[in-house]
Amino acid sequence: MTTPDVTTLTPVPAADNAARLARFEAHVAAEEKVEARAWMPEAYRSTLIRQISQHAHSEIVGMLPEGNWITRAPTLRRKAVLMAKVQDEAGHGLYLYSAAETLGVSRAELIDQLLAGTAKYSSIFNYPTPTWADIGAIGWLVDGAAIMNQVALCRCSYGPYARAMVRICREESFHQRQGFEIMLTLSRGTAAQRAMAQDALNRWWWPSLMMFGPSDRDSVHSAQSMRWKIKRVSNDDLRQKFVDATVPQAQFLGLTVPDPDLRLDDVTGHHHFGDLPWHEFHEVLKGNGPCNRERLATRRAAHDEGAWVREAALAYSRKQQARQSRAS
Ligand code: BYC
Repeated sequence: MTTPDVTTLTPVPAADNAARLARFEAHVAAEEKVEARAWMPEAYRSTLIRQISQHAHSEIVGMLPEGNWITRAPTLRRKAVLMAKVQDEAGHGLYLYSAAETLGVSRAELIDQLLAGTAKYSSIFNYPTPTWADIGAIGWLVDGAAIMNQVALCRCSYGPYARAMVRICREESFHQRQGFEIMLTLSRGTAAQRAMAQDALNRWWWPSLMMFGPSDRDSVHSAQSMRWKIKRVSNDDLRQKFVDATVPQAQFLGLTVPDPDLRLDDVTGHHHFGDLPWHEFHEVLKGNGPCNRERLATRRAAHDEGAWVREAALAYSRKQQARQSRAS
């Protein structure tokens, strides 16, 4: 059942917390969705607010590296496609902030946390996009990694998040293909274009693998999130699936994955790959990546410059309400 199960999850006497928790756990174990008005443990709610808001921030900050290229896209067709893609990312951010709001937190509060630098967003968006091939690499690798993670999240136990993911995944698959098509055009182009594509792969490969988070051994939230079916597949398993899917694509492009330890294991059928640069991952998370400061400064400026739009929208809404109450 995927509709709100208010009857089984409506409040019972406060003293009966253990029973309430047991009913919640059974509901989740039965693969039934948890809906916004249902009772849920505080830790379930706060984990979802944390993950969904980080995800929403990633979409919004993620507009910046590609947005950089809208004015410099090499053709009108590429410009139109890139504008549509970046606009889609804004839409994803909005669905996700709305999903977070169903858990009792406001979008303004979440955005304040992002701008104050106290909220995380995906490490990947702290890397620069110096060439056009970076736009291809982002679509191919970054959106490709995002889909791998988000397809699993379509089965998340929290209904509003799972449903937002279904729509987002449809759009992400178009994003991934447009990125691959840019890489294909470059890798079939001149020697300089091929070199540009290879250089982008060299710079985006490891950061893309880091998108899946710390190894399962070091992942602090995984055990509980898997039990509550918020996460359905572990960080390492998703990373492996991504490598297995992407290495043949790199081969098709005639590009070399920058990992001397990469090899196909004939026994397991999976690609063995080298250790990730975890030190770099932790530095980026601490705010010391190549573009962390620039990204936050850009978001803060956009927020300040947009203040008049928010004020105008509120004034308009107040005017409409006053008109309606006068008429009634
Ligand atoms: N970057 O215990 P763990 C897109 C944090 S955007 C930064 O494994 P969890 C797109 C983690 O948050 C799509 N932080 O955590 C947009 C936690 O920190 P806190 C982005 C990371 O939550 C525009 C700590 O490390 N996708 O597609 O169980 C243009 C411990 O980790 C990262 C999502 O947001 C990271 N890479 O699992 C183009 C997916 N990894 O909160 C494309 C939704 C870990 O304790 N999120 N951390 O301070 C998830 O699926 C999960 O939150 C994660 C981490 C798999 C990322």
